[in-house]
Amino acid sequence: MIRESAAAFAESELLPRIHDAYLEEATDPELFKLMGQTGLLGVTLPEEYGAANASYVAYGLIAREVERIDSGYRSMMSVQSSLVIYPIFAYGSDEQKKKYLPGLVSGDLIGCFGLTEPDAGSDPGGMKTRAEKIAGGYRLRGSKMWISNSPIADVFVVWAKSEAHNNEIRGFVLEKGMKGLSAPKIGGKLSLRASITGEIVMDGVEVTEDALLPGVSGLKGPFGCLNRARYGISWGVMGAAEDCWFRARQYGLDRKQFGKPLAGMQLYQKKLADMMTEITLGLQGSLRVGRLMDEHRMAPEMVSLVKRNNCGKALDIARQARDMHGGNGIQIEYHVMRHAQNLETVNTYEGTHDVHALILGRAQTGLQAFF
Ligand code: TGC
Ligand code: FAD
Repeated sequence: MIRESAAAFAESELLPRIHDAYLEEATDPELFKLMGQTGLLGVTLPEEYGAANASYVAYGLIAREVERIDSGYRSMMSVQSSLVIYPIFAYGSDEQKKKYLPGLVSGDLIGCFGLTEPDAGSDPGGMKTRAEKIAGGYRLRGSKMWISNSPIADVFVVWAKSEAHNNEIRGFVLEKGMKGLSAPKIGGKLSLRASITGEIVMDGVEVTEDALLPGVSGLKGPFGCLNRARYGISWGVMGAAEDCWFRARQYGLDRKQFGKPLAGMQLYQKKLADMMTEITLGLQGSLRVGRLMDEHRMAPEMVSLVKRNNCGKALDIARQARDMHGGNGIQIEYHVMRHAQNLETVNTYEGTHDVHALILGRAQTGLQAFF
């Protein structure tokens, strides 16, 4: 039922908007409210916050249906659910939960997650953002880069090294309009154009003690959120890949060359067979990890495995589908090139393809090869 309602929402609300949103690089903030009304935000949270109290498998199914339309729309949803709602729920005080969670779950508030910096991407431990202790609170200085939703966000979950906590990384919840806080848009993206991306500039933002997320310290704070978002991505990219597969199949049935449908050619069928195989195996892998997550038996390396594999396979499938559409494949009407362009980003964010290889290599050998 959850999958069907997400699919119906995606078909009726997202599909009709995507062409213009992508071409115009425009993000409609109203979409958060529509997603909230449909129950797609923070779906794993308890009912007291207005959420569905659903499973991580359900969360994955939603990501798959939303990303079947566009990775940018799934990005908007998964940042809100896994990177903003989750840390406030898991690490926040009772007051923070009461203040932010109902609005974030309903989509009346838009959230963003600031970890990456201009000089700290794959290595977030190298962040320069600092929280200095002042009377009654903290003063934050630094800048975050490549932050989904930030130019339209009301709530900013940011990670900074806190002087008062032995320079440990701590989470802070900032609000739009705070003095010294700005979030300029990053323009000119050739990928993920329907999802707005920006910076977060903190020029001496002063917050009171109650902006600190009290429940976690160190990199395991942001990584705890990333485990969930990366898992959702592993489902989402399979939705984008399925859309490419179905479109390539239909195109091959409709288009005739050399006197017969392209889908009747052996090479064309081999490509469809490879797509079907990788998507089927990818979805089974994500389903298994989701069930283990629901049983509290997930290890982070499992998430690296499915995030890395499914992103790489989806990107290959989208590129193949683009090729199978011939010249038409570069047109927005045929969808496949938009998916391929988006998947370039998805293969990079939340840990690049190679960073996840190094996580898996470390797990097998006990030797880290990051530096
Ligand atoms: P390392 O020494 O490995 O770990 C430091 C501490 O963190 C703990 N930890 C984890 N905890 C929970 N889950 C995980 N997956 C964890 N991974 C590590 C670890 O146990 C340790 O804890 P403690 O208590 O011992 O201190 O850290 P490192 O600095 O060596 O990191 C290595 C590396 C490369 C694996 C890591 O930095 C990494 O994953 N880099 C990729 C960065 C990344 O994914 N950034 C994502 C930014 S957010 C984003 O892209 C959102 S896009 C959203 C969208 O639009 O959809
Ligand atoms: P780098 O870390 O500089 O990597 C460049 C290349 O070097 C990659 O190929 C990488 O695999 C390779 N590399 C890096 N380290 C190693 C190593 N040790 N060994 C071998 N190869 C290595 N971040 C957020 O915090 N919040 C967001 O909401 C968010 N949204 C994003 C939205 C978009 C559209 C994009 C593009 C990015 C977003 N990000 C966000 C940032 C994203 O997580 C980073 O781009 C990503 O983690 C990679 O960091 P980087 O871009 O600095 O690349």
